[in-house]
Amino acid sequence: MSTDLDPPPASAGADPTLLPRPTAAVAGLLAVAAALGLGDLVAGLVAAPSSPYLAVGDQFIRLTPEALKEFATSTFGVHDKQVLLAGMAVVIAVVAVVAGLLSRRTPVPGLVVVAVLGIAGVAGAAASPTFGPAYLVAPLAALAAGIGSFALLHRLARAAAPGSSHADDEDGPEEPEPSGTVGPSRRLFLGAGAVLLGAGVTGLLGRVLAAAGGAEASRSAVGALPAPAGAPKAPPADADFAASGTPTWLTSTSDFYRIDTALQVPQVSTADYTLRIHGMVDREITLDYAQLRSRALLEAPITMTCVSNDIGGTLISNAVFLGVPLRDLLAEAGVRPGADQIASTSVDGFTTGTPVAACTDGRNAMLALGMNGQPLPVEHGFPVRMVVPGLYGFVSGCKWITGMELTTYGAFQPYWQQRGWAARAPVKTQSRIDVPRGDAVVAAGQVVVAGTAWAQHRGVARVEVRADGGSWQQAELAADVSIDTWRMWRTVLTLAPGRHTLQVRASDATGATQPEAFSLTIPDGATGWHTVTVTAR
Ligand SMILES: Nc1nc2c(c(=O)[nH]1)N[C@H]1C(S)=C(S)[C@@H](COP(=O)(O)O)O[C@H]1N2
Ligand SMILES: [Mo]
Repeated sequence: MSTDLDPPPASAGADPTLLPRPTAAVAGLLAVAAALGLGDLVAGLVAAPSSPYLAVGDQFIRLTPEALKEFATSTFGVHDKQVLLAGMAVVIAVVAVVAGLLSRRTPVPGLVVVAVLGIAGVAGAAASPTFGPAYLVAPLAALAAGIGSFALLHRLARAAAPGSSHADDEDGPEEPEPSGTVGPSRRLFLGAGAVLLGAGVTGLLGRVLAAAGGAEASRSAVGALPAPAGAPKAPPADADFAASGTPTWLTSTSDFYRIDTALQVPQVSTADYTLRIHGMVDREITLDYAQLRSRALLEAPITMTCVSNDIGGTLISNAVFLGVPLRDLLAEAGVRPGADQIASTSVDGFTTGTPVAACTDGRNAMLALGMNGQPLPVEHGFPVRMVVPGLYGFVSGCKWITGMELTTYGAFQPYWQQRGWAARAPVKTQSRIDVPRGDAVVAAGQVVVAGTAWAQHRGVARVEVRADGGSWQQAELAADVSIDTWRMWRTVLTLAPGRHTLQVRASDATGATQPEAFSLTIPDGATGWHTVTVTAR
């Protein structure tokens, strides 16, 4: 038997000592699939966040140069993780096929490639900032599964190869097998099927286990969180112009943007949770979840923004957070003179650095337990995260927070600051046109222009809009709920038929107007006026 892919025969017929290319390639793919499947199952069984596949992705995130990461978030936004995982899947599949094709004669080259892939998984797990020995179990099992299934499939394929003395004639009618034995081709087919089924079943079981053993069960058990001191205010009905196309003032939890470095969302149960406040303090404090939730709580709407939000971008959302005021905890611990930075650590090793002053100056800085009336969602930091109005998330929003060390800016550099981002990063005054969308075609005449503006902890005082570089026209502002939340605006412009450039700028309550000059998101947030081009007909 020969395939179209075989090299031109030197003499007559294909080289009978080589496996057919498709068989060799499929053996490589199946072996790697088996490795990944078993890896996920074992990761689920040992409840360590060490799916070898995701561990490699996590290391990739940690090691990628800043420019590439910037490109990924600005190009793919909140989908950057899916893009990374899909890219990894393609690379791994190509390597697996190559492993198979290298092994048409002997299994050794393919085994070496499969082993290298497996070792990459082990290395990924070993390099985790929260590494423990349990992390190695899944990648080592995956390594063994990859090597074992590749060796097995290769042996079966050799036996079934046309040059083999055992090969049966696939073109002719099935010869009757002596009872109790199975022909080599049939054996290869059964072996490949078993490996494929095994990969699928173990991978699926691994997912089920990961979901069941996760923090979602603990979150459901939290029940209703205590009411905050003081009557919680319902969000006012006139805080947005949603009918005109602005976002709703309150972002639903499912629409709230999500940004973090975690491919494997940290799974923390309230039973395991402790928070330690230490470093430059008079009294070190350790609190568990029950102690945190039984303290006096505060509830406040806060608009969070990511420093990676581009001009006109959507990495901004507004929710009502419920939590323990940081000023109370810090007063209890007693901040020593000279401490100016709080170094917060997440269970996954991520760190943030927050100015002490922003947590003690009276603003609603908190360790949040709740969001929009529910316990914090797992992907937003369950059971506890920090939220500080007026600061970008990377210097204030530590999710899955377990430690707060009082320190100095000189003594500690957090995760993003090690990668070139600013140490101090108050949110810059910004505004965005939501309606009409860029490149929209609108009816000429009276055109509704609407959007949002933010200047957290200073408050938005004025929003102005203009067309084609003409004079600025002041927009109508929605209800002023809090200086810590965004503010929706709308106005009507008169547009003649043709192309038009629309621009917006906001001023905060200190009187400062957002600058026109464009700057990148790195190191401390983008500047520039959001500009959209529309056509009036
Ligand atoms: N543990 C952890 N916390 C984190 C991050 C992270 O990568 N890991 N990212 C920060 C950044 S950059 C932002 S903008 C906010 C986003 O919070 P959200 O995902 O709840 O919107 O979380 C912050 N807290
Ligand atoms: Mo961010």
